[in-house]
Amino acid sequence: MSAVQPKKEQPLTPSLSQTIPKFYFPRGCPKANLNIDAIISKIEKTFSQFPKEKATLEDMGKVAKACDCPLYWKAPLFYGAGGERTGFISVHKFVAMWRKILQTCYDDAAKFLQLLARPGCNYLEQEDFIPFLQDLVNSHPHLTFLKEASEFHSRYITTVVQRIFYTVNRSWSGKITCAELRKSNFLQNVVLLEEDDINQSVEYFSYEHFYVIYCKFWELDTDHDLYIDQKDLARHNDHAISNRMLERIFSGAVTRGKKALKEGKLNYVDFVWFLISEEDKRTPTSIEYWFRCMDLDGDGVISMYELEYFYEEQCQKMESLGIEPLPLEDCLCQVLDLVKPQEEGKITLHDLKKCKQANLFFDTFFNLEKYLDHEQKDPFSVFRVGESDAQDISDWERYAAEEYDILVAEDAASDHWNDGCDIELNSIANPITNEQTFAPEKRSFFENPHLSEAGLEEYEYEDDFE
Ligand SMILES: [Ca+2]
Ligand SMILES: [Ca+2]
Repeated sequence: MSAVQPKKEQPLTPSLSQTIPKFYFPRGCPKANLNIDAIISKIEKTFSQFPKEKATLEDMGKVAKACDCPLYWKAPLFYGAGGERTGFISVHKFVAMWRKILQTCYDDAAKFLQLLARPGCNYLEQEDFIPFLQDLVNSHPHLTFLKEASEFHSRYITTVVQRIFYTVNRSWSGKITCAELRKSNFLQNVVLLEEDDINQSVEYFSYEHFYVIYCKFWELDTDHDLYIDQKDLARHNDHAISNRMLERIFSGAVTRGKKALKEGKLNYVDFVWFLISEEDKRTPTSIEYWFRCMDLDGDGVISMYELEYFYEEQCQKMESLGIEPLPLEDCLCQVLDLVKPQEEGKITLHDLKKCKQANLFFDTFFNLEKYLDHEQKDPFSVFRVGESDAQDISDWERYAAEEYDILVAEDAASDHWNDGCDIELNSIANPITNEQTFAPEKRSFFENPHLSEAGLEEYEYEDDFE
């Protein structure tokens, strides 16, 4: 026995350990020659412009610049230094905070996370983004038209938070880690907020996209209690989604609002995830969303039995429309040819992500309208679209742009000023031409009793994030 025992590990000699470069930097890779004192003196100089060397939130744009940070880091910098307690930060407090961050966080992802996270946390939860986004709503030039519509602030913020988690939180844990933040393009999008039209941020901040999502929800939520049941959701896109799939969604396979779901309802947050997944079935999160729904027994693969279960309803629907459906065997042949699963008869998440045409696969099994659309197209053109990774715009972007145009056109065509929501919703669609629509007599939507009961003037984030 003793003969095969490995040699006792020899401690590395100091000279050897020094020659092995450190390669794992959870807080970013330290930069050589970072002159912290020079940065601090630049910050002190900036603070010296403020009365008593104290900065309010309004002053923080200048401080962010002195820190070499993007402009919209101003609120995270303010709150990160404890500004919410007193309404201002002293130069000493700020410098102490920033010096510590420079000494311990070496890249933007680490710094941003440190500023936003609760003390002692190394991840970001949904609520952590609220002060940052509230400041964006309050101060971004493209959102100033929202100023008077404070009821909309929380809806916009809720939507953006969901979109951040949808794209960045790849683990679905509800906790964004530094690695997830670093891997995502979120912080680049924050940089671009400074110069670009906010609607260019098609993954996170677009106001137009929020507007489309919210209007779509409002249409389904006929009693405007901010919950929708299965019958409400069935009306989405004129009953395009199959009942069996709706049942899966309402069974809680993918939803996050546990409380609402008990009463058989989805809340607005659930709807944001649903709509983005439904209108773009090619993103990793969307593929995971629908995969969970189709994996009825939760064993991590979609079996032929599960495909048959969903296809059965599609066949019945087609027959009732006078369309002859493809027999199950032929349909399975087709999709297996499309997905090319590694293991015969079992479709994994990996197979679907690899095949690049998960949208065709999913629509075949639960969205008849889109399935028939795909079928009508020249199969070669479908193939080409699916093959090309270098698409200019995503399916979601195309959908949102089209729907936005329709909503704005409806607004232009509509002269029923007492039509409640439609008018007010639509009037904020086009802030530049509709600046006058916030006149008090036209604010019926905001005074909707249901909304007041829901306490929207106090942001009901808890409801959204339950
Ligand atoms: Ca409702
Ligand atoms: Ca399964």
